[in-house]
Amino acid sequence: MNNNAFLKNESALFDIQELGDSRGALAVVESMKNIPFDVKRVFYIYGTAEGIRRGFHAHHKTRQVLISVSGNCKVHLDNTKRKKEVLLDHPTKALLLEPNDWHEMYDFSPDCVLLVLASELYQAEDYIRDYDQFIEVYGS
Ligand code: T46
Repeated sequence: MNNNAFLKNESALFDIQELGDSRGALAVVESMKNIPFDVKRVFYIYGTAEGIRRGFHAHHKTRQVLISVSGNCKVHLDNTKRKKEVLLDHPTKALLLEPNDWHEMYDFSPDCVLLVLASELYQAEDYIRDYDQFIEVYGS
């Protein structure tokens, strides 16, 4: 793995290499190669209704990589020290989220399929869904 963005322990946009030829494009994600963790879980968000905002949480442990493999959406990020908005609009554009990134996804295009690779199996207890608790855990 050779991506300085992964070493900072904070959210990072990075590119997935496109392996295209005359038949079309192909992109590969591999644990501990271009994804900086062992992928234990994969899920995807699709068919999101217009105007819907999802997420509204951070995690205790889970790291994630988000890729919009079809269509586009935006992600609002807040790690208590800085806030930013990220546009995911191509299958080769990936967003690494660290556990302390409060995130909200919005402005989904009707064809958006948001692929999420996660470092942990699903555990409801890993979620911080209350913003005040998020500030208590990760602030200062
Ligand atoms: C995240 C963003 C990007 C499960 O049972 N197993 C799972 O692995 C997941 C991801 C969800 N669920 C259940 C829990 C809820 O009853 O599916 C329902 C919807 O999940 P949630 O409301 O958490 O969905 P989002 O879109 O707000 O957040 C999801 C992920 O949960 C979260 O980890 O970071 O996508």
